[in-house]
Amino acid sequence: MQIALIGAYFAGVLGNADVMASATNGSSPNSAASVVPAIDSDAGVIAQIRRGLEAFEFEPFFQPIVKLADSSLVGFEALARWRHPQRGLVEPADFVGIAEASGLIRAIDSVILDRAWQAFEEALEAHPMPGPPMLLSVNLSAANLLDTAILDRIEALLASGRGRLTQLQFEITETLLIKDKDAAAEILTRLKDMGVSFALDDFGTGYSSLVYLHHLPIDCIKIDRSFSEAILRSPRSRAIVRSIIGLARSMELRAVAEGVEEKDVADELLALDCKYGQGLYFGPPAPAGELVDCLEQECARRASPSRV
Ligand SMILES: [Ca+2]
Repeated sequence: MQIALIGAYFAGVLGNADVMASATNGSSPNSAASVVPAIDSDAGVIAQIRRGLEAFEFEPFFQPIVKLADSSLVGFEALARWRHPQRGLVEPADFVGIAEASGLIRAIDSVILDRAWQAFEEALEAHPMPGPPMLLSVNLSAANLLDTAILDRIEALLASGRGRLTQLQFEITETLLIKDKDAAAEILTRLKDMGVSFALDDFGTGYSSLVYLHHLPIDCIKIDRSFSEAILRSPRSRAIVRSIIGLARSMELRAVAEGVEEKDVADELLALDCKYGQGLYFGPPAPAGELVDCLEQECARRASPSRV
């Protein structure tokens, strides 16, 4: 991804964020401000986020996604981190809410997408992988997905000549998408035509999860961590997980369990025929500098499959 292109888009996103933050009538389906409370009291945080964006302080960390049957690496989820000069490494829970309310989430998403894609491509070029291609899964807000500018950005990625867009997946969560489901379906379909795939994030926690599956061209379900965490002690959670996995199988979707933190949970998910998992048991989110190490380990594992 060319830096000039990133800069031009970034400037546009910041401009749009100003417009979105000042919107008050809620009439636009594309306006994040139409569905969130007032943000006046958070002006200081917003200024900090804006400063942090300009100072290039937002960066992607990468968490492995693995095949449960043999712990082989199938890809990474790119997770936003804010490397704040005073507060250190700040996690999304501490800034995403306010970033969504102010519209700045679009700029953060864009930076994470650009930096993650660049790091992912560089790591794969430095360390070509035999076997199945790696997937990069990136969280994208509804505000970005509902803006047709995303199509131009993905086309620019394609035009950069290095694109392996079949390896790019967007994770979506927000109910805002379903408010304008026809527009969302059209954009997602056009992106799918370019090779991009889509995952429903935090599946099971949103009231409209099934509506998404009904209307949108989804490829993957990410089972919310609250179900994985409870699977060993709650028969009800286990039943829910089993049902989600069955739903995914019948719709020919991938199912990825989030929040896998111990071996017994991974084993139980596998027994329920869940194919993929993600969580601390398989690896914490790590900075881009560790991507190559991760790929090297996977190469060694593939060269010697008995070493799991
Ligand atoms: Ca996610």
